[in-house]
Amino acid sequence: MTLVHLGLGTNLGDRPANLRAALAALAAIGTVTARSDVWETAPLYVTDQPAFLNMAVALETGLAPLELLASLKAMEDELGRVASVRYGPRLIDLDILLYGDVVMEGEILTLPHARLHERHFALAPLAEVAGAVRHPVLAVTIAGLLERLPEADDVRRLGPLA
Ligand code: PH2
Ligand code: MG
Ligand code: MG
Repeated sequence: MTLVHLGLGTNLGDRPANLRAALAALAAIGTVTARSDVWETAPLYVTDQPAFLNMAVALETGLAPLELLASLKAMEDELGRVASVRYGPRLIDLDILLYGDVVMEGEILTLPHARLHERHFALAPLAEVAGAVRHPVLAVTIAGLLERLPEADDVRRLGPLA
């Protein structure tokens, strides 16, 4: 079993319902041992799209990295995600942020997530459930990575998922 950390994002449809459906689906592949609050975040990269709800969870799972990735993709499909432009709007996005201490760089999957350290929308919720965890490449804690980012007034903590 490995403790992994996932980032959840949604900016289409009933966003809280999408997060609830994703959490229910995750129960099939492991145990969610911690979940962050829900954050409302301004879209990054492609800015002309609706605001996101983001959260992070800790998941204890027996799936290997590529198995986990495939399961998450299947869940995204099942929950109704349709293909869109890169960084564009999505019903649900399930990203592996950290897979224990595993470091890998590949065509399909890079661990830790390649852009984690630059994303307020990922680090702010992740810091709630893994603030003391050290990024295995950068050797800085998640809380430390978050502190390094410039202040953002468009990343707001809403509270626990209802
Ligand atoms: N996901 C993206 C692109 N931009 N912006 C926010 N605020 N939250 C996201 O989850 C997000 C994004 C691609 O996965
Ligand atoms: Mg993503
Ligand atoms: Mg994704």
